[in-house]
Amino acid sequence: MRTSDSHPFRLTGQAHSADYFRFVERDETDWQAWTAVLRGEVAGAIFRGVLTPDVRDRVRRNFWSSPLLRSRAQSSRDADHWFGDHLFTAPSLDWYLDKADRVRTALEALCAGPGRTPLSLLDEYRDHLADRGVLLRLAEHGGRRAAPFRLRSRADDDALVLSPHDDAEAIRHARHLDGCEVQRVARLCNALMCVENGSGGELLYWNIAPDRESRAALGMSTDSYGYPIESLTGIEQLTVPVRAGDVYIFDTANVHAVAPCDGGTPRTTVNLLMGRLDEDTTVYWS
Ligand SMILES: O=C(O)CCC(=O)C(=O)O
Repeated sequence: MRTSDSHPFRLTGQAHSADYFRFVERDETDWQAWTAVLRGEVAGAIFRGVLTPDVRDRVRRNFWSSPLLRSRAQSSRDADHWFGDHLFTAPSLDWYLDKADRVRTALEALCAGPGRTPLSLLDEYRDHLADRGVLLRLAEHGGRRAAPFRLRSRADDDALVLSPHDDAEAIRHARHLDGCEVQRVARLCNALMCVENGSGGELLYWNIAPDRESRAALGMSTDSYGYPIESLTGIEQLTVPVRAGDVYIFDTANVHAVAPCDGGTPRTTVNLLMGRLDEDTTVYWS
């Protein structure tokens, strides 16, 4: 790695125009803006306060009281507490699909009920796309379906909740996902719904999709988790506040991280990935 104290190594790669590199912000859902992110027309979109306090409380209570809640003392890419699995960090595709079959019903129940819920918002977007002749469905492999989302929670900490990373290249080249349709989506996006958060926990988003050379120089051949913060010095960066109730989506090809949560309240989100397979089909998975 080319680095010294006075000249730290800087990531290089694709930077985007001001027209693209921004978040659309709305006080309501705007499914056209959501689609614009999936089409690569704008980097992100955030809809404020979509999950109402009663829905958030219910999902939060279901999450914290679930017998399927898992936790880990030492967490890295994942979480302190979580429910549901991450396809990218799963040991194998079969392992993930087995788990998805086992927890899908419980995951859906945790996020269902009256009001606009994580589950019903996906149905709203499904209807929005269906009116335009596009199918929104769970990603599949060998006739088996992915899980729709997972929940993840991080508690108070001085450290970044998530270190700088990008996901699109990593997923496209993950060996355990060879042949899976998620590797063929055009623009891989992270979609999140925030169930609870104190102060802090902002999404940090840099205007760079790193090239292979600078990824490799930092030893990131497959997973890119943990770009040193100094490697992003001087690169344009957005800080997007994330509050309880917000629903947002962004292009995962650009480096992003999550700032420390400093409010004493955990930062709990519903997380999924979404992308357009072609003009007629959009898929999502956890
Ligand atoms: O929690 C967030 O706001 C971002 C999540 C993220 O970066 C990821 O899951 O890769």
